[in-house]
Amino acid sequence: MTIGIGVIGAGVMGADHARTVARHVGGAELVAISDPDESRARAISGEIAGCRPFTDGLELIADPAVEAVLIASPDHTHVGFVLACLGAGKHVLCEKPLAPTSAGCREVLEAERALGRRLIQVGFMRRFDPAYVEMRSVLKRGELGKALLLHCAHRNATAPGFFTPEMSITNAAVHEFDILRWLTGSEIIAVTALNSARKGDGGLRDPLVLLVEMEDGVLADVELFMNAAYGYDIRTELVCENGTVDLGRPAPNLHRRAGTEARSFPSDWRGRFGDAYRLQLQAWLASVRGQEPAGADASDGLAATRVAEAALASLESGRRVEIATDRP
Ligand code: ISE
Repeated sequence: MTIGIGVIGAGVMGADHARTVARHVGGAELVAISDPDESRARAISGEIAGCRPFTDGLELIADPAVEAVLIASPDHTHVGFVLACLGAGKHVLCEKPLAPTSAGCREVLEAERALGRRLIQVGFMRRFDPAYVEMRSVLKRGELGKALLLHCAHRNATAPGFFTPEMSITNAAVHEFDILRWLTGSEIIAVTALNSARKGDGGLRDPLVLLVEMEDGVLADVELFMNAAYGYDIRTELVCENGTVDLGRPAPNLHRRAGTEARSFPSDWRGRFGDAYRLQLQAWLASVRGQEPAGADASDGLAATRVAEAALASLESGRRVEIATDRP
């Protein structure tokens, strides 16, 4: 059974997801793409036979050929589109963050609960990255003992042009919050944000360091550097009682030239997490077909955004901010 997929948003991620659905995922057909900028929607639909362009995401959701929806539009539009998918009874894979505010996340979580069916998956694709999957299974097997610390770095070559000062937390750091929760199985109970001296374009405080405390006593330091210049670089070292695990990278070749040896970095997340995005889509389609859902759900989306709000509050006050651990 082939599932008709509609993608909302034809920017960097929407275009990438649309091509992955059309070319690299079995059992799915890209039937529609929408973007308020018609030329962007047409550019993708022109590449893919059978895909129709829309300018209105709500019309795409209502279209009978669209059986499941992937949302990759700007963060502040997610809530409205997710609610419309729930209203139409359609499965939805929403890019992270589920919403930039916890109020928005709560609204969709409550709407899904009222419906009594799980229809929402949140695009925390790192959960499908083979290197993170291996790190988690080593921890679960217990051979390294208990987790004690995590050292994380999240570096973009350049901040995406649409980034506001808050987005290094609400859009980028949410990946770290989700992966810390997913790796350790523990909730985040407090966060302290430290500013570096530098202020980037548009008031972006960059780089930042977050100190994250988890319910089981694990501590994590997270560097967020949105204009790291040299490339896209995601690092995680898990420190346990009997050893450590350092996150690998998809093996780029080693080049030797003019007396040097070098490996390259991808310019952004599409290169680093290409496999994770594809595996995430495959798992999502399996859940649309009725299999047990494998990815992050709406409550995970809410949990990450709650920590983001606490980190923003800490950045403002310069103080440690606690997060209640009650699962909503
Ligand atoms: C971007 O939106 C992403 O989703 C990437 O995974 C993340 O690493 C990057 O920092 C974000 O800007």
